[in-house]
Amino acid sequence: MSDDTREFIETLRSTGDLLEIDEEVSWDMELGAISRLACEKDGPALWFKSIADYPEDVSVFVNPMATWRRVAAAFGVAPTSSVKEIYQEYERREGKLIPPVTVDQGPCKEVRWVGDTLDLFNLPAPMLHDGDGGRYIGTWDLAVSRDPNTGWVNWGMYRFMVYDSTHLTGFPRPTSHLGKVFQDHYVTKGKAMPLAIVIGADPLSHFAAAATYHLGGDEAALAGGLRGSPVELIRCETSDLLVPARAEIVIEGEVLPDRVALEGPYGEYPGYRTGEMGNGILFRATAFTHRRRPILTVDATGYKDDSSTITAMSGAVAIKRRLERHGVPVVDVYVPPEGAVHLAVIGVQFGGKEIARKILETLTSRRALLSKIFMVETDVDIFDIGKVLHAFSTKCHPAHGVHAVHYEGRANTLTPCYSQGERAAQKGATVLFDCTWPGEWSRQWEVPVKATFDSIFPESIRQKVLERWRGYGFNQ
Ligand SMILES: Cc1cc2nc3c(=O)[nH]c(=O)nc-3n(C[C@H](O)[C@H](O)[C@H](O)COP(=O)(O)O)c2cc1C
Ligand SMILES: [Mn+2]
Repeated sequence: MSDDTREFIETLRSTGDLLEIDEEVSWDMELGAISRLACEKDGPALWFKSIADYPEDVSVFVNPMATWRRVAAAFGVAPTSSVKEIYQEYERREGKLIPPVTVDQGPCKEVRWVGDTLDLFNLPAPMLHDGDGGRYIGTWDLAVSRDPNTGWVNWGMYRFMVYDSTHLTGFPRPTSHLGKVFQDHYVTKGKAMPLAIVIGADPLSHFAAAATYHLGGDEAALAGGLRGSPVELIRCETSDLLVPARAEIVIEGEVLPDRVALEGPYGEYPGYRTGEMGNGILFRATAFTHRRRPILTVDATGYKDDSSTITAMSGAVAIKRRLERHGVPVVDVYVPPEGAVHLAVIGVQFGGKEIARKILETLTSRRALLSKIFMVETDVDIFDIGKVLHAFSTKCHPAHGVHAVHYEGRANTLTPCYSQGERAAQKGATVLFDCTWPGEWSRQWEVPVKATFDSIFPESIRQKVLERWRGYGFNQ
């Protein structure tokens, strides 16, 4: 398991999942366009060694975990592991928490800039997409904040845009843990909130920051559990927040309670630029520390970015747990990368109207990030989107098999199909397609027999064919 970004880069080099680019590239859209195309082609992670206008001792590492091979590498399992195996590995580890340990020395302190000397333009933050509100320095990051009443520390991955040489603006959703803690415990009291933005920690710490995790949950302990060893933390220079000691870059500062500043728009994870420049939170940097030869980590946000694997997988497992708690006969949940965290495939022991309603109610009672659900039976491999599409096309009744709920005040404001009015009111809907046979149909007389090799032949014939397969002349 990698202890930092550099070890992870080495791992990816050894598995053939890294491309090092020595050619000079511009931070102004060229780097973003290369990285975007690499995602869309399921290409390797990219390490840009030479950025125009910047010295050769700063580099940029892009799309750390945007393919399943790289997720597997981060988890320390074979890169050829199937998606299902990777999900199972995550499920096995996510319940075992290992709290972090504190150290008093760490490479993230090798170079320090405090107060007037600091200039955030010293880092080659890219202009990732055309039309972005500015250059984004925080994409593959980990923001550390604390609830002043309980001492609960939250880690989250939230985007941050460079506003000027000492200020950043950001867009933590009001429902995110950072957004909530800031609103409830700092804005109301008129106090500035200490915040540390960590860039380039070990990959599973970033995974934990981006994971769907409960309010009050300790993502640092989650990261330790996923890694199988504690994360080493070190104190900030200008606050008592703790940050991963082996991180590439740490930007320390505070979010001002009485100011807003323009932020966005941005080419978002659903794969669209939606909305206009709006009011974001304003962060004032008080210190900036980094390793020698710092590596800025970046997510080239958009179709099939890092969220399509990591946010999707942690979201799927969280959905499975919630459905289990609510008595749904759920077997497995898959949130496919192509669905941009808007679509879930839910495998159930049995479906029907009642189960459909229960799933919709459970998954939309709080915030509703997903809006499309395929409910399938155990005869379908939910990790095989082709098979899911076959079940949807053939088993979902176009009138009785479609169930929807409507809601207001908790829809996903980034869902591209919603109008500006719906977004403002957080108004939306979730639709479930029941791709299971009706429970009242006789399994013997009414349920059609699937005309596939596994289903429509007697065991004796299947066995004979399989035994003689190569003999017929097939080579696999
Ligand atoms: C690359 C990337 C960027 C993200 N940017 C944001 C963001 O700007 N605002 C936000 O609310 N969530 C963002 N998310 C999603 C959050 O990381 C995710 O919801 C996480 O669970 C938040 O942590 P929390 O539950 O502690 O608030 C992003 C995720 C990824 C993978
Ligand atoms: Mn959290």
